[in-house]
Amino acid sequence: MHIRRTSSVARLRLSSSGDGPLSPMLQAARRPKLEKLWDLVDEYLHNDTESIMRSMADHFEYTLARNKWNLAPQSLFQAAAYSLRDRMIEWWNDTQEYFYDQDSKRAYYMSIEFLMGRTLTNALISTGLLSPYYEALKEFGENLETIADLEHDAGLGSGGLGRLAACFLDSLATLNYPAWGYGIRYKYGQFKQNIVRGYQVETPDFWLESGNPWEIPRQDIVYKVGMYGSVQYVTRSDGSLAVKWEPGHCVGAVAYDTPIPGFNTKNTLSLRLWSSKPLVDMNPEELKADPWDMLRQNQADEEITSVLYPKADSDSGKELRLKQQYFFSCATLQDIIRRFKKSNRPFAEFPDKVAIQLNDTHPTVSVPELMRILVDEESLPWDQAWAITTKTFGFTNHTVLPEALEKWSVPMFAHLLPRHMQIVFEINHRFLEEVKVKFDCSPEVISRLSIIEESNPQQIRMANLAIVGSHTVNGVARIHSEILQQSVFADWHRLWPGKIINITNGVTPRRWLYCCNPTLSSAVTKQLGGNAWVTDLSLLKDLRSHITQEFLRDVREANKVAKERLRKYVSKLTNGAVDLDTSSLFDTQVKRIHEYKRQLMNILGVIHRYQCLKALTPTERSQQVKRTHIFAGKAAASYQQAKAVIKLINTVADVVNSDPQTKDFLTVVFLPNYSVSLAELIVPATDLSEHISTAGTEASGTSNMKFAMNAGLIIGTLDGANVEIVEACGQENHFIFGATAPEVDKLRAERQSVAIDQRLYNVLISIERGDFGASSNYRWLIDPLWQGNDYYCVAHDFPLYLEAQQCVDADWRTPDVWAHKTVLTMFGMGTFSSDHSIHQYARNIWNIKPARMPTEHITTV
Ligand code: 26V
Repeated sequence: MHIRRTSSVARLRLSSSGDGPLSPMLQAARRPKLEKLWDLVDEYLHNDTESIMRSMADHFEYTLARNKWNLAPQSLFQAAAYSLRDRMIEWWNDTQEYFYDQDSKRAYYMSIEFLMGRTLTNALISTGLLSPYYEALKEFGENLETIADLEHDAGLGSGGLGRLAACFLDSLATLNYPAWGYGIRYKYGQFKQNIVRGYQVETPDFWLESGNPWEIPRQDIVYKVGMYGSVQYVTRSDGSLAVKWEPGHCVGAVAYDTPIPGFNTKNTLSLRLWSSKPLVDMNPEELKADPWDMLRQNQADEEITSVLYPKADSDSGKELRLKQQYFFSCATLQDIIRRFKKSNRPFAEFPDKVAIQLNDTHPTVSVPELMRILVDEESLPWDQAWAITTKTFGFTNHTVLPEALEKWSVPMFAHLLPRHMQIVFEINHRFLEEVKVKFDCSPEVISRLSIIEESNPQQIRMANLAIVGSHTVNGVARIHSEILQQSVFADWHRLWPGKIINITNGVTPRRWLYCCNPTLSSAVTKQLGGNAWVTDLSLLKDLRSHITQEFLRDVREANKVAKERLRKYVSKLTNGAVDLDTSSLFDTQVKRIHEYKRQLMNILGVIHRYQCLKALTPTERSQQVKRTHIFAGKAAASYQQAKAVIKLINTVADVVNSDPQTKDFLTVVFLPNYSVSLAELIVPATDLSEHISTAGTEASGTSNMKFAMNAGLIIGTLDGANVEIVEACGQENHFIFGATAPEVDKLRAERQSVAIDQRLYNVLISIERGDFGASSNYRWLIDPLWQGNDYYCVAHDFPLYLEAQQCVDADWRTPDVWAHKTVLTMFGMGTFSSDHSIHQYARNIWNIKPARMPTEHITTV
């Protein structure tokens, strides 16, 4: 027999507690006949261990339909997740109602990627429910950590851009900003990486296989998204001419909401992801067609949101990518406008209530879409619509790599979105006219500024469209924003000085310190006499001036604990074949594999170290610094050079780890399938992390911040956020080397081929000789170096890199020096919290204010 909840805490609704007028929604909901329903809904769930056990058991039995005969460990995770979701839904509903009643301006963060990772532990910590859940699971005879490990990462992103979006959501919720995240609910996230005989092999990541307990499918929230078709001209009743797009085909966009809890606040935001579905009754013509054709069409509609970054090597692949972008932009704008319209304001006030951030160019089709809605559907004059649009959007650029600056061919765009194509041409025409009149630009400058590239076929430059359509453009680290101003977007900077600003990235200290490194966190809390630092990381700087022996000891201890955790993971992964020496220096490079990030230089350096060790006598060898070199990261499936680097790292690992002369001094591991949860394991265990991109190529980097926050030192170039990190933490505490960005420009301009250093020569010859398997595997990597065709300056920086590594060894030999550097680093990281970045976005771009729900009425334990 089940005992039902017997007592509940009355849930005093905000609006009925004198906090403002009742919202119309609430008034409607307060109809007398439903009074009893509201009484029940108004109760909060209890959060004592007993009640949580009850909730979990209910979900186990009723939601999952499990019983004692078909218990899967996964189902306990799911039951825990569902029961926690229930609690977050209560707060989420209250938060939305509160924002509504406060009439808050909201920020909407549109991103094609959200790399959320796992949710359970973070959400428990944010909601303050870790302890009752820990106890509840213990009562069931289970361990929270074991259960949390069963959660599949939500890998709806490929790297920094998506992880940044996830960190920003955490900060927005924690800082009580009224905001939403909007993106795509892919059925398959970033591919799973397997390593087979040293090669990367990709398999699909069906992350929804055992369901996603965090999301709330909103079958009631479905928008129609049109595509193809034609543009019609109709006469309005007043005689004016209106333009109307008649889409040739429509699909449905269904909302899936994931609650985003804030830390130490009841404010709970939402990440709304769209999933595509066929809309048969919206396409009456198709109803008459052959049923099999219709079935195929339905499947194609469902496939719009199937995969993250569909292969773009064919026209249909490219069209699918654009379709995804339009699909989520169109649904998001409808949702935002629906919410705006509830306040019965004129559209002129839209930018007073709505700020939309374009996370890179992927959602930029939102600019012509908003124009279409305002002009064609809401009948606003063009100029007014344009003023509203440009006051609404902000645009963040995340890369200067030319190949990543998106362009769409005009014929393809015009076929899929004929009305939007007209609007883009019109935007461009008016913009260029204005430029010609107001500024004395040369034809070359005009052609560079143009949204349309006059190639064959013509191309739409999405970055140009995003700049024209936004009021503010930002780079993501100081050096990156300077490069945007002085080089990539220099024409724009001259045209509109002040429009391109900088907001340096940050990472959430909740996930990247408090949750992933509990031992170090406890030490900081002890030192500061409380955990206020978790939401105000700037408090760390107060500790810089009096570093205690006790804290130094605590940091070493935390590092040891984390290394041991990683050792166990690697041992399990390799069936005991690799047993990391936790007394060795853990040197880590984990990130996407890309030529500009120069994992190649790192592994060439490891080969050099190996050669040096081999040349020593056993006694000399035993005096060397013991090192473990850790690599992880995925290469894009079609990126040959990056895949060759993975093969080289794995082969070097095989050779080095099995060489009896060196294996006690040097270990190399490539950890497959890099993900957020793997990063959470690696970051706290790292002594030295590598951020060694060719200067001027890495926009910011955010893992550099994660490592430094966890008291790890950096070997790196003066690139991206490294520049600001070492400025804040002391350059003397890090190992900075290599050509600076202006020097790289000069090297490239002069096209001087750099003489190959003897040590590099020896390494390359060893690879040529086949010491690491057939050298043909590495042609992509080695030949350009021999030929002096070294765009990423590996040959130039290699000797400097080796010197920097020698400095690392020297410091490691003096543990006190090393320990001081780690602590000074950690305490210098106060401004690299994503909270700091979000405050700047809120103030300098979005003009939104925090709206913290009063919580006196919530007493649930
Ligand atoms: C571009 C493309 C182009 C074609 C195919 C797929 C694809 C996927 C993503 C992108 C844009 C990548 C931009 C990106 O991830 N940038 C990273 O953003 C981080 C957050 O700002 C920053 O820390 C990294 O330095 C930057 O590389």
